[in-house]
Amino acid sequence: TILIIGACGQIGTELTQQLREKYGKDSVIASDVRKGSAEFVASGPFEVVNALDFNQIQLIIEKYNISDVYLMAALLSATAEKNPAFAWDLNMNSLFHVLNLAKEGKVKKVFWPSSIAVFGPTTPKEHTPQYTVMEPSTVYGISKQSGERWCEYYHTIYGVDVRSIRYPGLISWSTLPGGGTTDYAVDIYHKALSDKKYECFLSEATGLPMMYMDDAIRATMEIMEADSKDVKIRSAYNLSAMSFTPKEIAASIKKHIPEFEITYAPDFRQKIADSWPASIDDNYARTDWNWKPEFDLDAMTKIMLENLSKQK
Ligand code: VAH
Repeated sequence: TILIIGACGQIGTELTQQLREKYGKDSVIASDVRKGSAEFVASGPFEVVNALDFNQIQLIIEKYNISDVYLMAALLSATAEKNPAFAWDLNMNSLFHVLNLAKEGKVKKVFWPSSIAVFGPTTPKEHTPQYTVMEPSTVYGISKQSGERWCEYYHTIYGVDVRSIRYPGLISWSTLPGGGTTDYAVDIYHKALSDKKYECFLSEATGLPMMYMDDAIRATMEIMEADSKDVKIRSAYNLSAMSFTPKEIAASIKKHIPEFEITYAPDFRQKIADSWPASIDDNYARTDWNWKPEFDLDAMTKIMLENLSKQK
């Protein structure tokens, strides 16, 4: 049985749904620090779990005989800059709880999300390699880099089967933007439909690595289903699908909404974005467990606008 901690978050919401489609809804226990929407809670087994409460997590693992844990609870980059101490506490101690339960043999397999935020201003910006200088300058990035070190340590020293991916910016229509610097690329679609204009908090030429959520969920399931011996990297894998700038995503939207206008008003998040790579080399994921992206910018724009229009 699978437990998702942080099931109401941006990735957690879709991950819960797609894992349930694959394994059956009663094989996937969703949990979050607060109850999600009524229909989410009604869609399958749900438990209120605080990712910082070791005993709560242990109880749920024993109650449902959990074998795999996906730990998706964290504060994202922009929010973490406003709450450094809590962000470090939540992002790190939740990981230690799950890694320790796995070390004690109470959990068989762990998935933990890393991010391109582990790279910093001194990292090569284009086609950032798997192995390179990593001096993250954000609270979130520091927590992800440290988390990667601990995942690799628990695998090497205690044999814990933990697997991780450095997600690029993720774009989806099923949840609202949640404190990520890359979330301008989610908000822009909502605003294009509601206002036909968007004031972007990043400058027009800010290129960032991005991915449509369905690709990210498929990658997550593929790395977790891969044979353990094929998952050679136990810190976290670089993963890539596309890179684009606010100007390019606006042009993609204009193909559907010709009167759409974008303006630019960079704020504190510009500095965060400038510290990250513009594009990522994910050759190890492609070699080790056959990763291949399926969605490009125009395919994503079409799906985003179609699904968001239905929601309005
Ligand atoms: C954020 N969406 O913006 C997350 C992600 C690479 C970006 O880590 O914080």
